[in-house]
Amino acid sequence: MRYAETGYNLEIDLTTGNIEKVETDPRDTEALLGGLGTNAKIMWDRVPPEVEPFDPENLLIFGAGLLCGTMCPGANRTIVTTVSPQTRFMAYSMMGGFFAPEMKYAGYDKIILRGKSPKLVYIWIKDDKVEIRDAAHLSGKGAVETQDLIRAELKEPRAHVAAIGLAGENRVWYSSIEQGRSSASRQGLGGVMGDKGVKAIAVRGTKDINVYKPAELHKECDWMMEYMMWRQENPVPKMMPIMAILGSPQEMMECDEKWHTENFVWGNARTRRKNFWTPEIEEAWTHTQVSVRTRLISCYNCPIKCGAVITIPGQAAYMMKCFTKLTYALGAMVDSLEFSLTMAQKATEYGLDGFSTPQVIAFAWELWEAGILTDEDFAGTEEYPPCPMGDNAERFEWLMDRIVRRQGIGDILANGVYWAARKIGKGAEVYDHNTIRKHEQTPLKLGMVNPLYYLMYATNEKLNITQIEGQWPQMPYKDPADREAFVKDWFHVPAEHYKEYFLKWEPKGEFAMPYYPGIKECCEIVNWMEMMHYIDDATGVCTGISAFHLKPPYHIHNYPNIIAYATGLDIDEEKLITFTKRERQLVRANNVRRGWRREDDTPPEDHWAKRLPEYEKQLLDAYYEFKGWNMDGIPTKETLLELGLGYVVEDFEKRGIL
Ligand code: 4KX
Ligand code: MTE
Ligand code: MTE
Ligand code: SF4
Repeated sequence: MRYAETGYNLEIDLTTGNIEKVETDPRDTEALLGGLGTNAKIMWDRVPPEVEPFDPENLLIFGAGLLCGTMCPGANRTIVTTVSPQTRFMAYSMMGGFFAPEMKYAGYDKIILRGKSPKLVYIWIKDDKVEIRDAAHLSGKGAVETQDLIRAELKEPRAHVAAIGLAGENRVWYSSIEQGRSSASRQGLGGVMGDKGVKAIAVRGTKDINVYKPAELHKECDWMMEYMMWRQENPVPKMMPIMAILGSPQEMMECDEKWHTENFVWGNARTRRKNFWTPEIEEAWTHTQVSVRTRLISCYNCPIKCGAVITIPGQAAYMMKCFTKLTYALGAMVDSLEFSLTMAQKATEYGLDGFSTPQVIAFAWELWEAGILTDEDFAGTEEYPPCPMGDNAERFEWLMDRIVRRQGIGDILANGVYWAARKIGKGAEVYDHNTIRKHEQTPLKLGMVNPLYYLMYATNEKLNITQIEGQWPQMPYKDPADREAFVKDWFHVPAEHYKEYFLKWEPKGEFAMPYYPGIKECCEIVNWMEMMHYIDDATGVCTGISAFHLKPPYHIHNYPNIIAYATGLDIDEEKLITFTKRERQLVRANNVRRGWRREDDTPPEDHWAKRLPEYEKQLLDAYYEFKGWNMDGIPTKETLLELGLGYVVEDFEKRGIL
């Protein structure tokens, strides 16, 4: 019997309409756990680097994490993997909500889409019954609207539906997949789904998932639930609000946005507004948030409630979570939370990524101010009206409409800042200053290079900073007594010496950034943060109660037992670390094979005003060595063989990469 997983994938060929339930090889789980790990293996085996994002051979994989559907709290992530149209690398994006557990209750660990449907369809999965159904009537419908329409049409109010909006149908390169209380947002997965002709996947499952040692697992979960409740009542002292309690950054519960609005940058990632958060703004924004926040909501089997239903008069309700609350205000330079949430509603229905979209639009306005784009680019046609140029909010909305419809200048901008800049030319490339690997970053521009963040930005395969940072505080405490208090219940550290690193860390002086923590310490700390994220992305546990947090219920010391009790795998801490290394190297290998090299491991030049090129080189060299990579960022033969990745070596040698 297979424990925690179903042991089956659902393979759907959209070109032929063939549907197959395929038994999976348990050795893959033994090598790579599940979720991202086994997604990466399928990409490796079946999507060679010659495959382009919109080729029929590109796969779109919805992989449930290994622990999803078990009693483990917060284990609910679907890891969506494909070749990204924007970066041309292997993208993986997450959605929480209820989809992954439901998929497992229907009997599948993954849904794998290949080929292309000649007409728009949706997929309906009810346990063993799987249908490809016509979706012509859903064409152009909103991503949230579609979910409701499908549930009503199927008369299945409990089905969970992942859908794209108009942006995905029109293959916008930063379009998302939306699903109930969550979103797989970044790197254009919605566009790949649209290219495959799939408007939505609806799933309803009524089967059980077996776990290996239920009583023991229950005990671990009870402890975690109790700990979570305690932590919510006992925030980590003197931390910014989003980090003090558990949850994906708690911006729905929390109204205080001083930290984000004053430290993050506005417009096309240009302007830091250090005195933005005045009492007047605080009052107005709090009033807006409280009045449109209908209720706080959680994902499957999680008590944390870090999402909210947002209902703005005159608009359909939608789900909001985390920093997308602010991105539209920041991008448009409009000092109104209501504007931000109104735009986010529209963008969610269109199925657009809330991080990239505002930056692409802000970039376009900067080009216009610089005379690179002209009034002609914003003139109307028979199809659409001219842009209302005088008002930031109105012109922002106008451009979003053009992008999702790929009309006029919107068609160029629909590919993101990097590609648009190169298409527009005339010096537009200079305004592309906040992308890494052709992908828009969170809008931050800071003073002195931060060695930990330097390494994270440089080498992070997920491309989202929030999806690699976490376990280590962003800033040191000034008062040594606070540091002492902090480490007292920091049982999460992989080893005691991490506490020593933290106790010594000062805001200023010899033991301050950029030279402290030192190179060796930085490698260890970044590796720890990354390792925890890779475990979560394999198990499907939400980082909001794990890797993103300073003191979460899941940590490196209890994870092995949790996984063992759920799956029956023979696993201890050392073996778990080896799993993670293997998963990490395989993700890297997929991308190396697609051309990712050292020059891609480069944060935006102006991310920090003060850079230390020689020191940064030393940091990157040391981190590569730490990871078992050569100085070009390629995993070495020894590293790969040690982890049982001989098939990668063989391929690399054949291609002349090694
Ligand atoms: N020597 O760098 P600063 C995330 C100066 S994303 C000499 O501007 P600060 C989420 C600077 O030059 C991750 N001078 O930053 C969560 C500057 O001077 P200026 C975010 C040095 O304000 C939810 C001034 O000091 N975090 O979490 O201190 C959703 C101010 O410095 C210096 C990070 O990216 C030195 N060694 O703090 C989305 C990095 N060092 O005003 C995303 C880690 C600095 O004249 N975190 N200076 O230009 C941090 O750095 C802090 O938390 C942050 C910035 C962000 C508040
Ligand atoms: N959980 C895992 N395993 N991996 C992730 O990258 N991202 C976190 C959180 N949980 C993340 C994760 C962040 S930063 C956010 S904002 C939310 O998921 C997004 O939730 P959603 O995907 O349900 O919309
Ligand atoms: N875009 C949409 N449409 N909806 C969202 O909730 N969340 C943002 C961003 N873009 C979000 C969004 C946040 S807070 C994060 S951390 C990332 O997407 C999550 O990226 P992923 O879904 O690709 O893992
Ligand atoms: Fe969902 Fe928040 Fe719980 Fe994560 S912490 S599972 S995002 S409710």
